[in-house]
Amino acid sequence: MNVSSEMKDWCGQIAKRLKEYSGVDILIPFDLDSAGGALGFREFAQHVRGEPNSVKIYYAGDQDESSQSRNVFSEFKLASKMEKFDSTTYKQDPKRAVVFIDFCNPKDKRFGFSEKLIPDFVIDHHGADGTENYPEKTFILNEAIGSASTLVVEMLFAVDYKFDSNDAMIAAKSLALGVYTDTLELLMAYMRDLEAHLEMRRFFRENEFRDLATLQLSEKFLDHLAAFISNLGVKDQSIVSGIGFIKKDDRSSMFEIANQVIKSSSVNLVAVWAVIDDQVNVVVRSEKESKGGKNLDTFLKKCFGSRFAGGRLVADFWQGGAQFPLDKIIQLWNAEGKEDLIQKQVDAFVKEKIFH
Ligand SMILES: [Mn+2]
Repeated sequence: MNVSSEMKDWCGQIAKRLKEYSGVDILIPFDLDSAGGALGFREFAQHVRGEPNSVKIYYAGDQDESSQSRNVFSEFKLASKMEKFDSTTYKQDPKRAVVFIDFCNPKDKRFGFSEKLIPDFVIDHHGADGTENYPEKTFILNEAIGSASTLVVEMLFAVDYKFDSNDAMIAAKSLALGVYTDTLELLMAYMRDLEAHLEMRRFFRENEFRDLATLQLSEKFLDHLAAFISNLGVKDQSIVSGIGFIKKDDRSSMFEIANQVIKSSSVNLVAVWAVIDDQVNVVVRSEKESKGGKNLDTFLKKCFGSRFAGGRLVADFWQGGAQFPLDKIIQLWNAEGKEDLIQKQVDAFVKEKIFH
Protein backbone atom coordinates (compact mmCIF):
# COMPACT_ATOMS: atom_id res chain seq x y z
CA MET A 1 0.00 0.00 0.00
CA ASN A 2 1.21 3.49 -0.85
CA VAL A 3 1.56 5.78 2.12
CA SER A 4 2.54 9.41 1.56
CA SER A 5 5.87 10.60 2.88
CA GLU A 6 3.97 13.17 4.93
CA MET A 7 2.04 10.38 6.66
CA LYS A 8 5.29 8.52 7.36
CA ASP A 9 6.76 11.65 8.83
CA TRP A 10 3.69 12.25 11.05
CA CYS A 11 3.76 8.65 12.23
CA GLY A 12 7.41 9.03 13.17
CA GLN A 13 6.51 12.04 15.28
CA ILE A 14 3.50 10.31 16.84
CA ALA A 15 5.58 7.20 17.63
CA LYS A 16 8.29 9.26 19.28
CA ARG A 17 5.78 11.18 21.37
CA LEU A 18 3.83 8.04 22.36
CA LYS A 19 6.95 6.60 23.98
CA GLU A 20 7.06 9.49 26.43
CA TYR A 21 3.96 8.18 28.21
CA SER A 22 3.46 5.20 30.49
CA GLY A 23 0.20 4.26 28.79
CA VAL A 24 -2.44 5.35 26.31
CA ASP A 25 -6.17 6.10 26.75
CA ILE A 26 -8.16 6.10 23.52
CA LEU A 27 -11.56 7.83 23.57
CA ILE A 28 -14.16 7.22 20.88
CA PRO A 29 -17.82 8.05 20.25
CA PHE A 30 -18.85 4.51 19.31
CA ASP A 31 -19.56 3.59 15.74
CA LEU A 32 -17.86 1.08 13.47
CA ASP A 33 -15.43 3.66 12.15
CA SER A 34 -14.26 4.88 15.53
CA ALA A 35 -14.12 1.30 16.85
CA GLY A 36 -11.96 0.19 13.92
CA GLY A 37 -9.81 3.28 14.36
CA ALA A 38 -9.38 2.60 18.08
CA LEU A 39 -8.53 -1.09 17.71
CA GLY A 40 -6.10 -0.23 14.92
CA PHE A 41 -4.53 2.62 16.84
CA ARG A 42 -4.05 0.33 19.81
CA GLU A 43 -2.03 -2.00 17.57
CA PHE A 44 -0.09 0.99 16.25
CA ALA A 45 0.70 2.27 19.73
CA GLN A 46 1.71 -1.11 21.11
CA HIS A 47 3.86 -1.72 18.05
CA VAL A 48 5.78 1.55 18.19
CA ARG A 49 6.05 1.53 21.98
CA GLY A 50 7.14 -2.12 21.99
CA GLU A 51 4.87 -2.64 24.94
CA PRO A 52 1.64 -4.66 25.00
CA ASN A 53 -1.25 -4.07 27.39
CA SER A 54 -0.61 -0.40 27.94
CA VAL A 55 -3.52 0.88 25.88
CA LYS A 56 -7.11 1.28 27.05
CA ILE A 57 -10.13 2.11 24.90
CA TYR A 58 -13.14 4.00 26.24
CA TYR A 59 -16.29 4.50 24.23
CA ALA A 60 -19.17 6.93 24.59
CA GLY A 61 -22.60 6.64 23.07
CA ASP A 62 -24.34 3.45 22.09
CA GLN A 63 -22.92 0.44 20.34
CA ASP A 64 -26.13 -0.32 18.52
CA GLU A 65 -26.51 2.49 16.01
CA SER A 66 -27.00 -0.08 13.27
CA SER A 67 -27.57 -3.79 12.97
CA GLN A 68 -24.04 -4.16 11.55
CA SER A 69 -22.66 -2.39 14.57
CA ARG A 70 -24.59 -4.64 16.94
CA ASN A 71 -23.32 -7.70 15.01
CA VAL A 72 -19.72 -6.64 15.15
CA PHE A 73 -19.90 -5.69 18.81
CA SER A 74 -20.92 -9.20 19.78
CA GLU A 75 -19.01 -11.13 17.08
CA PHE A 76 -15.67 -9.48 17.94
CA LYS A 77 -16.46 -9.43 21.67
CA LEU A 78 -15.80 -5.71 21.78
CA ALA A 79 -17.28 -5.39 25.26
CA SER A 80 -14.15 -7.12 26.55
CA LYS A 81 -11.84 -4.89 24.48
CA MET A 82 -13.18 -1.50 25.50
CA GLU A 83 -15.10 0.01 28.35
CA LYS A 84 -17.92 2.48 28.54
CA PHE A 85 -16.72 6.01 29.21
CA ASP A 86 -18.00 7.50 32.45
CA SER A 87 -17.38 11.22 32.74
CA THR A 88 -17.97 11.18 36.49
CA THR A 89 -15.17 8.71 37.21
CA TYR A 90 -12.66 9.28 34.40
CA LYS A 91 -9.65 11.31 35.50
CA GLN A 92 -7.03 12.45 33.05
CA ASP A 93 -3.65 11.05 34.10
CA PRO A 94 -0.80 13.22 32.79
CA LYS A 95 1.38 10.12 32.47
CA ARG A 96 -1.05 8.53 30.05
CA ALA A 97 -1.56 9.88 26.53
CA VAL A 98 -5.16 10.78 25.73
CA VAL A 99 -6.13 10.10 22.13
CA PHE A 100 -9.38 11.27 20.50
CA ILE A 101 -10.31 9.16 17.49
CA ASP A 102 -13.04 10.07 14.99
CA PHE A 103 -13.92 13.31 16.79
CA CYS A 104 -12.01 16.35 17.90
CA ASN A 105 -14.36 18.58 19.82
CA PRO A 106 -13.74 18.49 23.60
CA LYS A 107 -17.34 19.64 24.04
CA ASP A 108 -18.73 16.64 22.18
CA LYS A 109 -22.10 15.99 23.85
CA ARG A 110 -21.80 12.22 23.61
CA PHE A 111 -19.06 12.21 26.26
CA GLY A 112 -20.55 14.66 28.73
CA PHE A 113 -17.09 15.69 29.91
CA SER A 114 -17.53 17.21 33.31
CA GLU A 115 -14.25 19.03 33.11
CA LYS A 116 -12.06 20.03 30.24
CA LEU A 117 -10.16 17.14 28.79
CA ILE A 118 -7.22 18.08 26.60
CA PRO A 119 -6.18 15.35 24.18
CA ASP A 120 -2.52 14.70 23.44
CA PHE A 121 -3.41 13.29 20.01
CA VAL A 122 -6.37 13.69 17.69
CA ILE A 123 -6.97 11.34 14.74
CA ASP A 124 -10.00 12.58 12.86
CA HIS A 125 -11.52 13.16 9.45
CA HIS A 126 -14.05 15.91 10.20
CA GLY A 127 -13.62 19.66 10.37
CA ALA A 128 -11.38 21.22 12.98
CA ASP A 129 -14.40 22.11 15.11
CA GLY A 130 -13.42 22.91 18.70
CA THR A 131 -9.67 22.47 18.30
CA GLU A 132 -8.82 26.21 18.13
CA ASN A 133 -7.97 26.35 21.82
CA TYR A 134 -5.84 23.24 22.01
CA PRO A 135 -2.30 23.74 23.26
CA GLU A 136 0.49 23.47 20.73
CA LYS A 137 1.54 20.09 22.12
CA THR A 138 -1.69 18.43 20.98
CA PHE A 139 -0.86 16.49 17.84
CA ILE A 140 -3.75 16.85 15.40
CA LEU A 141 -4.02 14.55 12.41
CA ASN A 142 -7.25 15.65 10.74
CA GLU A 143 -7.67 14.96 7.05
CA ALA A 144 -10.86 15.31 5.04
CA ILE A 145 -11.32 11.73 3.91
CA GLY A 146 -14.04 9.11 4.24
CA SER A 147 -13.14 7.56 7.55
CA ALA A 148 -10.84 7.66 10.55
CA SER A 149 -10.17 3.98 9.87
CA THR A 150 -8.52 4.95 6.57
CA LEU A 151 -6.01 7.12 8.42
CA VAL A 152 -5.25 4.36 10.91
CA VAL A 153 -4.71 1.76 8.16
CA GLU A 154 -2.22 4.12 6.54
CA MET A 155 -0.54 4.64 9.92
CA LEU A 156 -0.13 0.89 10.41
CA PHE A 157 1.45 0.54 6.97
CA ALA A 158 3.67 3.55 7.63
CA VAL A 159 5.33 1.75 10.55
CA ASP A 160 5.49 -1.68 8.84
CA TYR A 161 3.07 -3.24 11.27
CA LYS A 162 2.53 -6.96 10.65
CA PHE A 163 -1.00 -8.33 10.87
CA ASP A 164 -0.03 -11.62 12.46
CA SER A 165 -1.99 -12.02 15.68
CA ASN A 166 -5.58 -12.57 16.69
CA ASP A 167 -5.88 -8.97 17.89
CA ALA A 168 -4.44 -7.84 14.57
CA MET A 169 -7.12 -9.78 12.68
CA ILE A 170 -9.91 -8.20 14.70
CA ALA A 171 -8.40 -4.75 14.24
CA ALA A 172 -8.04 -5.32 10.50
CA LYS A 173 -11.61 -6.51 10.08
CA SER A 174 -12.97 -3.65 12.18
CA LEU A 175 -10.97 -1.18 10.10
CA ALA A 176 -12.43 -2.61 6.87
CA LEU A 177 -15.95 -2.30 8.31
CA GLY A 178 -15.19 1.19 9.58
CA VAL A 179 -14.23 2.47 6.14
CA TYR A 180 -17.19 0.67 4.62
CA THR A 181 -19.90 2.03 6.91
CA ASP A 182 -18.57 5.59 7.18
CA THR A 183 -18.52 5.99 3.39
CA LEU A 184 -22.11 4.77 2.86
CA GLU A 185 -20.86 1.34 1.85
CA LEU A 186 -18.00 2.84 -0.19
CA LEU A 187 -20.35 4.94 -2.33
CA MET A 188 -18.77 8.13 -0.95
CA ALA A 189 -15.27 6.70 -0.59
CA TYR A 190 -12.20 8.48 -1.89
CA MET A 191 -9.38 6.52 -3.49
CA ARG A 192 -7.47 6.41 -0.20
CA ASP A 193 -10.52 4.93 1.54
CA LEU A 194 -10.92 2.28 -1.16
CA GLU A 195 -7.25 1.31 -0.91
CA ALA A 196 -7.37 1.06 2.87
CA HIS A 197 -10.60 -0.94 2.72
CA LEU A 198 -9.18 -3.36 0.18
CA GLU A 199 -6.01 -3.91 2.21
CA MET A 200 -8.09 -4.88 5.24
CA ARG A 201 -10.82 -6.69 3.32
CA ARG A 202 -8.37 -9.46 2.41
CA PHE A 203 -8.34 -10.66 6.05
CA PHE A 204 -11.95 -11.88 5.97
CA ARG A 205 -12.90 -15.48 5.42
CA GLU A 206 -15.27 -16.23 2.58
CA ASN A 207 -18.75 -14.72 3.23
CA GLU A 208 -17.63 -13.37 6.59
CA PHE A 209 -17.60 -9.76 5.43
CA ARG A 210 -21.00 -10.09 3.83
CA ASP A 211 -22.50 -11.65 6.95
CA LEU A 212 -21.22 -8.84 9.15
CA ALA A 213 -21.90 -5.94 6.80
CA THR A 214 -25.41 -6.83 5.69
CA LEU A 215 -28.33 -5.00 7.22
CA GLN A 216 -30.65 -7.22 9.18
CA LEU A 217 -34.18 -6.96 7.86
CA SER A 218 -35.95 -7.74 11.12
CA GLU A 219 -39.71 -7.60 11.30
CA LYS A 220 -39.41 -4.49 13.41
CA PHE A 221 -37.19 -2.78 10.88
CA LEU A 222 -39.66 -3.60 8.11
CA ASP A 223 -42.50 -2.14 10.21
CA HIS A 224 -40.50 1.05 10.64
CA LEU A 225 -39.73 1.15 6.94
CA ALA A 226 -43.43 0.70 6.13
CA ALA A 227 -44.34 3.57 8.47
CA PHE A 228 -41.67 5.75 6.87
CA ILE A 229 -42.92 5.08 3.35
CA SER A 230 -46.59 5.51 4.18
CA ASN A 231 -45.93 8.98 5.38
CA LEU A 232 -43.48 10.49 2.89
CA GLY A 233 -43.26 14.21 2.46
CA VAL A 234 -41.36 15.13 -0.68
CA LYS A 235 -40.30 18.57 -1.81
CA ASP A 236 -37.42 19.72 -4.02
CA GLN A 237 -35.59 16.41 -3.75
CA SER A 238 -35.90 16.43 0.03
CA ILE A 239 -37.72 13.60 1.79
CA VAL A 240 -39.10 13.85 5.30
CA SER A 241 -41.03 11.17 7.15
CA GLY A 242 -41.24 9.45 10.50
CA ILE A 243 -41.45 6.03 12.06
CA GLY A 244 -43.53 6.96 15.10
CA PHE A 245 -42.98 6.00 18.72
CA ILE A 246 -40.07 3.61 19.12
CA LYS A 247 -37.87 2.17 21.87
CA LYS A 248 -34.33 3.48 22.27
CA ASP A 249 -32.98 0.05 21.33
CA ASP A 250 -34.63 0.35 17.92
CA ARG A 251 -32.99 3.63 17.00
CA SER A 252 -30.86 1.85 14.42
CA SER A 253 -33.86 1.84 12.04
CA MET A 254 -33.58 5.63 11.72
CA PHE A 255 -29.93 5.55 10.68
CA GLU A 256 -30.41 2.61 8.38
CA ILE A 257 -33.36 4.14 6.55
CA ALA A 258 -31.64 7.53 6.22
CA ASN A 259 -28.42 5.96 4.95
CA GLN A 260 -30.24 3.90 2.32
CA VAL A 261 -32.45 6.73 1.08
CA ILE A 262 -29.66 9.30 0.65
CA LYS A 263 -27.87 6.91 -1.72
CA SER A 264 -30.49 7.60 -4.36
CA SER A 265 -29.32 10.18 -6.88
CA SER A 266 -32.76 11.80 -6.88
CA VAL A 267 -32.62 12.55 -3.16
CA ASN A 268 -30.63 15.50 -1.84
CA LEU A 269 -31.75 15.40 1.75
CA VAL A 270 -33.55 12.88 3.91
CA ALA A 271 -34.86 13.33 7.44
CA VAL A 272 -36.26 10.48 9.54
CA TRP A 273 -37.97 11.33 12.81
CA ALA A 274 -39.06 9.16 15.72
CA VAL A 275 -40.28 9.77 19.25
CA ILE A 276 -38.18 8.09 21.94
CA ASP A 277 -38.99 8.64 25.62
CA ASP A 278 -40.74 12.00 25.18
CA GLN A 279 -37.95 13.25 22.94
CA VAL A 280 -38.28 13.91 19.23
CA ASN A 281 -35.24 12.49 17.41
CA VAL A 282 -34.44 13.43 13.83
CA VAL A 283 -31.71 11.77 11.77
CA VAL A 284 -30.69 13.70 8.66
CA ARG A 285 -28.43 12.92 5.72
CA SER A 286 -27.77 15.25 2.84
CA GLU A 287 -25.64 15.67 -0.22
CA LYS A 288 -22.76 18.08 0.01
CA GLU A 289 -24.53 20.46 -2.37
CA SER A 290 -28.22 20.54 -1.57
CA LYS A 291 -30.59 23.01 -0.01
CA GLY A 292 -29.70 22.01 3.53
CA GLY A 293 -26.45 20.47 2.43
CA LYS A 294 -24.60 23.67 1.69
CA ASN A 295 -24.06 23.55 5.38
CA LEU A 296 -26.32 21.04 7.05
CA ASP A 297 -25.01 22.03 10.48
CA THR A 298 -26.15 25.63 10.06
CA PHE A 299 -29.37 24.56 8.38
CA LEU A 300 -30.43 22.20 11.17
CA LYS A 301 -29.47 24.67 13.88
CA LYS A 302 -31.70 27.22 12.16
CA CYS A 303 -34.54 24.69 11.89
CA PHE A 304 -34.47 23.27 15.40
CA GLY A 305 -32.32 25.61 17.48
CA SER A 306 -28.57 25.42 17.98
CA ARG A 307 -28.87 23.66 21.35
CA PHE A 308 -30.86 20.86 19.80
CA ALA A 309 -29.28 20.16 16.42
CA GLY A 310 -26.06 19.80 14.52
CA GLY A 311 -24.32 18.14 11.62
CA ARG A 312 -20.93 17.35 10.22
CA LEU A 313 -19.43 16.71 6.84
CA VAL A 314 -18.16 13.17 6.30
CA ALA A 315 -16.39 12.67 2.98
CA ASP A 316 -18.85 13.85 0.35
CA PHE A 317 -22.05 13.95 2.37
CA TRP A 318 -23.48 15.43 5.53
CA GLN A 319 -24.62 13.59 8.65
CA GLY A 320 -26.74 15.42 11.14
CA GLY A 321 -29.73 15.36 13.37
CA ALA A 322 -31.73 16.92 16.11
CA GLN A 323 -33.15 15.95 19.46
CA PHE A 324 -35.61 18.03 21.44
CA PRO A 325 -38.35 17.48 24.01
CA LEU A 326 -41.77 16.55 22.72
CA ASP A 327 -43.37 19.31 24.75
CA LYS A 328 -41.68 21.83 22.50
CA ILE A 329 -44.40 20.85 20.02
CA ILE A 330 -47.32 19.64 22.06
CA GLN A 331 -48.49 20.02 25.65
CA LEU A 332 -48.17 16.53 27.01
CA TRP A 333 -50.80 16.82 29.76
CA ASN A 334 -53.24 17.49 26.98
CA ALA A 335 -52.16 14.59 24.80
CA GLU A 336 -52.28 11.67 27.19
CA GLY A 337 -53.22 8.52 25.27
CA LYS A 338 -53.43 10.36 21.96
CA GLU A 339 -50.47 8.85 20.17
CA ASP A 340 -51.99 9.37 16.72
CA LEU A 341 -52.50 13.04 17.37
CA ILE A 342 -48.96 13.45 18.69
CA GLN A 343 -47.49 11.70 15.66
CA LYS A 344 -49.40 13.93 13.28
CA GLN A 345 -48.21 17.04 15.07
CA VAL A 346 -44.58 15.92 15.19
CA ASP A 347 -44.70 14.98 11.53
CA ALA A 348 -46.20 18.33 10.56
CA PHE A 349 -43.65 20.17 12.70
CA VAL A 350 -40.59 18.42 11.26
CA LYS A 351 -41.85 18.75 7.69
CA GLU A 352 -42.61 22.43 8.18
CA LYS A 353 -39.12 23.10 9.59
CA ILE A 354 -37.25 21.25 6.86
CA PHE A 355 -39.41 22.34 3.90
CA HIS A 356 -39.95 25.98 4.88
MN1 LIG B 1 -15.81 8.50 11.18
